[in-house]
This record gives sequence, C-alpha cells and structure tokens, in this order.
Amino acid sequence: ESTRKELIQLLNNVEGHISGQELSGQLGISRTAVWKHMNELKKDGYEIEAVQRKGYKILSSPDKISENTLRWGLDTKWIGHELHHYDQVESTQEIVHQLAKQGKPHGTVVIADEQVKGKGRMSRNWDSPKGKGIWMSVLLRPNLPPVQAPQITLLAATVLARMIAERSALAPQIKWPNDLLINHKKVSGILTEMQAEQDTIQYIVLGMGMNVNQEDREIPADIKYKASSLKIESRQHWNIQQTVQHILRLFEETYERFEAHGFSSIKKDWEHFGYKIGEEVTISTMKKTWQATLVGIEPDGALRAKSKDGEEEKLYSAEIHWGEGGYH
Ligand code: BTX
Repeated sequence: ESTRKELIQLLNNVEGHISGQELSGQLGISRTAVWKHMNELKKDGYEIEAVQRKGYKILSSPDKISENTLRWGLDTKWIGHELHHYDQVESTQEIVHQLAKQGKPHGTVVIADEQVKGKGRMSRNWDSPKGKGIWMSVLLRPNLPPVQAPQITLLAATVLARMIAERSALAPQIKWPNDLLINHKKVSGILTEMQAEQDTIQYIVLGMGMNVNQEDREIPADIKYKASSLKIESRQHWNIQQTVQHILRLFEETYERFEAHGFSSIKKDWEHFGYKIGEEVTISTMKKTWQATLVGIEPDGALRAKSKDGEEEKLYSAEIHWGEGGYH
C-alpha cells in the first residue's frame, strides 16, 4: 500500500511522463510490479497514459471511489476502519442493517456509487445517480436512550453543513430537523434508523445522502424546484473521495464531543446553520396552526418557537410551512 502511495506521488510530481524503468528504480520494485500497480490504479479509476519510450502519466485521478482510495490518508480513530464500497446497491441502509446484525463495530461505513432504491424518510424515494453524490450509511452503537436518537440526526446535519462551509464559500443551512439547503434548495438529506430494545439503543443506521456533482439536467425534473447539488451551487467539481474523508473526520470529532459533553455542545453549531432561525414561519400540529418565530433548538434537540403573544413552545414534531421557494 505504501508503494502505491509513493507511486502516485512520483507520477504526480513530474510534468510529463515518467518511465517504467525510473519508477522501478525509485520504488525498488520490478518493472512487472510497476505494471501491475498501474493496472490496479486503472481499476480504481485513475486514467493513465502509457507512451512507448516515454513512460507513464496520470491524466486524471479517480472520481470513482474505492475502498482503497477512501482509506488512504483517512486518519480517524474509529470511523471507517471497517469500510465497504459498492458500485451499485439497492440502499446502503439495508446493508448496514445486515452488518449490524452480524455484530460489526461502531463506525462501520458503507458507501455506494449508485443506489437503485435509495430511501428517504417515510418510505419516500432518494434519487442517487451513479458517481454523482455521496450515498453513505454509518453504523453507530451509541450508549443512549432511544429518545435521544434524533440528536444524532441533528449532529450529522451540523457535520455536513460544516464540511461544506469549510470547503467552499457556500452558505449551507439546516432545515429542522435534517434537510441541508443551499440557496433554499435541498442538497442533502439524512435518514436515521434505529434498532432499540426497551430503554436502550441497540444500534443506529445513519444514512447521509449528498448531491455532489450533478449538473442541472441531472436533477430529476419533478424536484428541480427544490433540489440542487454542490456543483450546481458552487460551479465547480467536487472531489468525492476528499469530501467523504472530510465528512468522516468531522463526524468523528463532533461525535466525540457529543459523547463527552452531550447535545448542548452541538446546539450552537446547529443554530449557526439553522434555517429561518429568528424568522417567522407558520406551524401546524394536529390541534392548531399558528404563526411563530423560530428561536433555536433546545438542549435536547427540540425546535423552539415563540408565538406573537410571547408564548414559547418546544416542538418535537410539527409541520412547518417554510414559505417561499415552494418547498414544504
Ligand atoms: P426525505 O424524505 O426528507 O426526502 C425525500 C424527498 O426529497 C423525496 O420525496 C423527493 O421529493 C426529494 N428528493 C429525492 N431525492 C432527492 C435528492 N437526491 N436530492 C434532493 N431531494 C431529493 C431524506 O429523506 C433522507 C435521504 C437519505 C438518503 C441516504 S443516501 C444513503 C442512505 N441510503 C438510503 O437508501 N438512504 C440514505
């Protein structure tokens, strides 16, 4: 594996081509071994040009991710140490449920290039086109009562928002509880599924879907008015491997903070990115519909809203009419 890393470095460091002989000399391996490594690189999506008497040159690095490319340089303590990548799956959620039942550890990650039955909440569909986004599920085994599971969703939303803010000039916003918006359009969704027994969580499957490199025309027509991708919003291509690694690193760090200090340590981050915090929206529950200003979230993750007469309420589930953009 380290040979491979060095090989990529050597290839990246030269302007033009580098000969097989030179590579074999520098790496201390045979020319046949160099050739084999080249084939492996191609399998992982590197586009490599081989020219007679001149040698090799990387034309493009993989957009296509693999278990290897995802593991390289992933300096995490526990997340993604067990990592499975698939070209195509029905849904990464189902795979993680199976792995959980086989006893796989906290932090196991499953990621796919494409999902043909991507799941949203309440059996809605999640469009997951090949190679265009991050379709990933993480197995978590938190030591928490089931009522606190929604906090993990909010935590994940802050991680995704921070990642985007750290890698671009975009201004991501979290629409309670868990949509990630950019310019009022959804670029990411989170699906948290829990297996619980009495008062303890057995495990959580945290699904994160992020539209990364879709072009405008690659967003399904029926959701175009409310959905977008990082590429559309930033007008640049995003490297999926680096983006995934960034998410995993931030997730681990934030999760550890959450474990040590509870959800109140995440609250500020969430509110920083909170959509329409301080603004007026219409809220409906089974009993009534009213106008209120969103104040923030509670230390337990509930949404806090203040009605015109000054009365504050904690909302665990409610329908929020967000207004504008037509997204409800
Ligand atoms: P959600 O129920 O909030 O959002 C689903 C709704 O969003 C759909 O009904 C549709 O209107 C719209 N939608 C569908 N696909 C997209 C898309 N790609 N971008 C923006 N809007 C869309 C959100 O559910 C939770 C999604 C979790 C997806 C991850 S991917 C990895 C894991 N595996 C899996 O099957 N699901 C999760």
